[in-house]
Amino acid sequence: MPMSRKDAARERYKAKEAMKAAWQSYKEHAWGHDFLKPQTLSWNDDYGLGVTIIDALDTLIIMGLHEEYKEAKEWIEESLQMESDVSFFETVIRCLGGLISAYELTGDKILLEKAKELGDRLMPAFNTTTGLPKARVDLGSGRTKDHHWAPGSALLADVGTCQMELIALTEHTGDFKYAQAGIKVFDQLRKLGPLPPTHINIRTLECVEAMCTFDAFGDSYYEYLLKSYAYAPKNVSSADEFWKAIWAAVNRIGFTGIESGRIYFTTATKSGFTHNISHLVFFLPGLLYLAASVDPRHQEMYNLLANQLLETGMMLYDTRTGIGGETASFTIKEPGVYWSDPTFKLRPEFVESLFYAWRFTHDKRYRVKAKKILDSILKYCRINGGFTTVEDVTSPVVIYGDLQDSFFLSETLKYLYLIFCDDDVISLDKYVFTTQAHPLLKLRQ
Ligand code: DMJ
Repeated sequence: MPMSRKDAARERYKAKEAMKAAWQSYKEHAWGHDFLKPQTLSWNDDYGLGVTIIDALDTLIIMGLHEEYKEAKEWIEESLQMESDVSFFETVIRCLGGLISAYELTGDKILLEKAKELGDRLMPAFNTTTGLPKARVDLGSGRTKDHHWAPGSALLADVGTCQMELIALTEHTGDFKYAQAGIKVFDQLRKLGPLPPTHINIRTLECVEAMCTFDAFGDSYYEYLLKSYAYAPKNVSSADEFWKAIWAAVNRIGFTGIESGRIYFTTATKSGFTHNISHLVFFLPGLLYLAASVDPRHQEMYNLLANQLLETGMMLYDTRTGIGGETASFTIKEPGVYWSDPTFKLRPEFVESLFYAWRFTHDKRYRVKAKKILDSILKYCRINGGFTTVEDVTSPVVIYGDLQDSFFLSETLKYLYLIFCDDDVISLDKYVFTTQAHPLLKLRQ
């Protein structure tokens, strides 16, 4: 039986109420800071940009939370300072993307002004011999540096996940320098073949560490290879490039667990393959459903892979709490999965894939699973001070962590809401979601 309209409306309401509660708690205990720490009723200021406010903007708009949006906009107009030392990648995906998307949805000029200011302050990152952006930028002085834990290296996901936001900024300001910088990065990465290494020498483009993965350090580069094409089909990346990457990965790192029959991608390193998959990689089935619609030539293969990878995710989310952990290790000798890190960090990737699976197949199983996850989050992650991480998804005893990350508001709750909406609410015919779930209107073909 398909889910009735009334049932879908009830789930939407639950997701919206969760958003209101997460926002209210942040407002009460961490207003103007980056993230709420809901156990200790304190905050975390990794970026010094009030990240939760900016990252949550378009979710507030989409859910019709007008008062909350108004107070967020006022804070941005009056109190947002851009002086701190930040991660280029995180600032682009959470803040630049958040501001531009909210501007597109509302037409509020102040958001575009702030996006332009932020974009300008991030641009010094591109002053490198290869044009690959530096990992960190001091927004006040323009000084740049590497991650202290990866000196001299550009990380594939860090540098390959800014193209949509920069092209959007060019589109709205008419200044080509932003798009040009993003496109140059892809031009450089193209020289490294279909599966570039995750650690690249930022001066010479040589491989620093021969790691190949859809998991951390690689993930959203592949996402933007496809989405940049879906968003702005000219000059950035191509459907063929994405297909070549997927096909090479199927051959080089694809794996079927012999006993479990489950399909997943391994991570290839110099010393062999690791059979760990982290929550981050659950974005891939959703991306492959999108690929099937963007490039019908390979539809059958993309859909097949997407279905099977999603089934692996379904199995991993079949825990005592109904939510998945941070890192699973597939054991080769014995069937089954071992959670090497059983924490649930409120991450979005699995519900993101369920959202795409629902929109493209309308198989009711995906809504049923999303409802179960929403219920689990409400049951296990809700505390007095907001929503928080859970230390062990396999344990009947709930031990709470202490972080309400902004991606919970910008991504997890948004996808959990949209999966219960009609398809014309942020239609995939018109919008492409950035890696941080900020919808951007597709550019004219
Ligand atoms: C998000 O910030 C983005 O989706 C990013 O690309 C990787 N994953 C985190 C949330 O888990």
